[in-house]
Amino acid sequence: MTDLSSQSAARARHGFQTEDAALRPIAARVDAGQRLSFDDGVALYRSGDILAIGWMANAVRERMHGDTAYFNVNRHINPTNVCVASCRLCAFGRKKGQPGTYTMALEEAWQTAGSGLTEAVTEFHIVGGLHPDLPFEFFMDLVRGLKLRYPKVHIKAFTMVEVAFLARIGKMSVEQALLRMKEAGVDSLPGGGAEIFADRVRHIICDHKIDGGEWLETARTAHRIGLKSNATMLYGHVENDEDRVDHMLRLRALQDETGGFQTFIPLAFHPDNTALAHIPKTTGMMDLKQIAIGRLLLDNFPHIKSYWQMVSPEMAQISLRFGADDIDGTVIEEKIYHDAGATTPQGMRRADLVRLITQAGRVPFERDTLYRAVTRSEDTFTVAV
Ligand code: V47
Repeated sequence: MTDLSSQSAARARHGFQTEDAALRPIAARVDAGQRLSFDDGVALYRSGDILAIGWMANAVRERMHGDTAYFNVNRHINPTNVCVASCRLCAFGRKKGQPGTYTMALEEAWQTAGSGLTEAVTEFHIVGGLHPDLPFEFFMDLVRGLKLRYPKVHIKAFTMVEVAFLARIGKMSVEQALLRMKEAGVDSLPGGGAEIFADRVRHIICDHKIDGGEWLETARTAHRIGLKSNATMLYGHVENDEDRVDHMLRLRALQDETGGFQTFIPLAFHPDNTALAHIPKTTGMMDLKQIAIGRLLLDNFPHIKSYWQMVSPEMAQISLRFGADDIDGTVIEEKIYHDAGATTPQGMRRADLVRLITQAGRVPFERDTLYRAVTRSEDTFTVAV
């Protein structure tokens, strides 16, 4: 490990090399710690020099985190797949009454949550469909029941899309809904539902969801009342380079204002079983570029996550040298991408994550959802506060 770390330092001293003239001024700005522009973002996407782009992103990542690579021990809970939205990008949601729908009873959800506790999970990641009939209070009971049974586990629940929908169902403002969620035990929000903010793209992939402006406004409100959140970007469908850069710069502008985002997570589109099944899967080049360009453009985001479920454990591992500092967690029982054809395992053991990180020459750091150190003994854990 020390050898690899000193190799990184040596590479940094030798400086940056590229045959792509468009990258040289960008490298100079990265080196000086200056913010990149919209045009810089587009130029990065248009370049084929993945090693040069990765070199820059890695330099920024090492400046911010040294050799540390974060992971957590988490469990996913998807309370229902009934959804009114019919997004073309999604293979998980089903209309009420269609075959294959499910909705967990509260007791079932609380029990499911406990069934992965063999490695003492520190986080429940809860997202699901927009169910037309479940009342606002169902979700508050779900969260309260989890807190009662698993008081040490951080609850990261409800995307901005679900928050806006639940506010409507509960006939209250987004701020009131978020305050009620916080009171019930929601500790932070996941980054889903952001997709691509540009209207042209949203109309094709997720026509019935809140628009980009509403997603950002919901995040702004969450941050204002003290809830941290993540932010995602779904790439590899009908968007173009400009759409991706626009998406990230809108996130960067909001982060300047609130400081409430923790992690940026690019999500590779999985087309199988969706209404966009004709679109080819993303390639390794795109997955690595996406991580690296995310790190370079989002200079005010503390963390960039390469979600192993989405891009494969192997690609997530390599991403740790292309700008990512986090590979997410054990993710017990992933459903959303598996319905869309993901072939990754539905969960990984803690020891496997540690091995992936160590063999990338990085130092594994088990974090809680707020990036505090977690120490373990047997089947329990302590969070450094
Ligand atoms: O918003 C849905 C995406 C997201 C597909 O915050 C799809 O730590 C690819 O947001 N192919 C939900 N993607 C998951 C999510 C997430 C995941 C991991 C960590 C965190 C975090 C958040 O999944 C949705 C949508 O963008 N999605 N269908 C699909 N066919």
